[in-house]
Amino acid sequence: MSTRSKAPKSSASKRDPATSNGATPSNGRPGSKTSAKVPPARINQYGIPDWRLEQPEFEVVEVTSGPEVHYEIRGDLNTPVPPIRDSKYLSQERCVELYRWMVMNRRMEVALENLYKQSQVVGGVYFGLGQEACSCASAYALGPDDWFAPMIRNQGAQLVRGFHARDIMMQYMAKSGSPTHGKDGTSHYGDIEKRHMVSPISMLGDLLPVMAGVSLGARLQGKELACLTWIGDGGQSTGVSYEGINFAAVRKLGLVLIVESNLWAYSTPTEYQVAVKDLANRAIGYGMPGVIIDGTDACQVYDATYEAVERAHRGEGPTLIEAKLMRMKGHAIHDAAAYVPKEMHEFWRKRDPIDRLEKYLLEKKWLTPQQNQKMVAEVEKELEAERDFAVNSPMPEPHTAAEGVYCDGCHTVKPKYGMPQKARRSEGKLKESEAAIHFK
Ligand SMILES: Cc1ncc(C[n+]2csc(CCOP(=O)(O)OP(=O)(O)O)c2C)c(N)n1
Ligand SMILES: [Mg+2]
Repeated sequence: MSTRSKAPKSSASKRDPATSNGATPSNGRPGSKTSAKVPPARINQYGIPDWRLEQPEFEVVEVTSGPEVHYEIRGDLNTPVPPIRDSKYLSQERCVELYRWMVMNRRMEVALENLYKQSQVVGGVYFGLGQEACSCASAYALGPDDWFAPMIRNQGAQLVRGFHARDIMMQYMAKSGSPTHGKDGTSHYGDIEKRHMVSPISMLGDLLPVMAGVSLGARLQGKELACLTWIGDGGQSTGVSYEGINFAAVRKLGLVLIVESNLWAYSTPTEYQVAVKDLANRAIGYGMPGVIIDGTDACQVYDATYEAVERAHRGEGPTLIEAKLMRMKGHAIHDAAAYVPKEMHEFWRKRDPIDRLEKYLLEKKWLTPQQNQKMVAEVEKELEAERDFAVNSPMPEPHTAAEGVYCDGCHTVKPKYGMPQKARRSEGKLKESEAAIHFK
């Protein structure tokens, strides 16, 4: 993509000016079920439903030869790619729209990589290659009022919920018009006003109690909301993850937790991170429902999140969704992932979430090849405009460095939905002296 071409009018540029604020989530929540008949879930040995249409049978083993340690794969890597499992809730139109978000997610990250290589980025860049279904389809299943808290790989979720590619690009470039006005080079920003996004927290696991708290706060103000966040197979081992999930389970809070079981935590394979095979089994210990899905199947991600969101809206508590997939790049741009056995990448490349959904839509004739080409061209054009905008934006003025670091009256802390009144629907009103008093 050229940086010099004049920005064409794109739907993104029509939506909103330069900054992060202003756009609302693009997705509404669908009402009715589709007529899709899905195969019954396989139940694993601990009673956890597994929706996947294939259960890959291989593992990573550590091999030591002299002073060298490397990883090898044991098992069958030649199994056929499974079909997409029809969605119970996605209409044709919405399935095509979801596919578009995934294409946008992928191509925006390609643009980011190019910007990095052109030294336009001030720090590192993080990618969710191979995880676009997990980021986009889950965010797409939220209702307009629900909350989400992305991790670094969930940039697609931000796009779905109303951020622009230029916000993400400018943030990496530390531009003055970026969400943090150049004060952070990665993804530490949120939007509690319109898009209901809590900022990512780098300390792995810390978002979980925060999102449980958002759900509790909303309940105290009379609303049962779904609060979606993601955690890696590595991150879910932290103590604070346990504390956050446990709290949500005990208080039946609307936490929707997607464990991105992407087989690696930096250079540690899952086999050397946890002794359980399915991370969803941990839901049993927390006392909450868990489900295993294929994280490269957008329809499974959507349906599992949709059902978890419904539970949250009914005030029935959290859900743990283990999405099995593969991190197809290194930890960040500086990491070539040389520790990953080659054939593992090859296996998962055949299960690329975008290729799979594209094939599904074409085979179902929900999208013609011409419509597909046109759509991809439109996404490219939109991204080119976003990128031009970001590249041509100014860096912050030096005197702004100390501004906005602490709140200097830029916003007031107040209940979002109303004065706190309820502990739980079934428990009736709290006494004035309990929750409400904090806001007086
Ligand atoms: C509490 C904590 N410990 C360690 C780190 C350093 N760190 C950042 S990402 C990462 C690996 C995370 O792996 P995983 O949770 O599986 O997520 P993935 O990168 O695979 O998406 C580590 C160890 C951190 N940010 N926070
Ligand atoms: Mg991981």
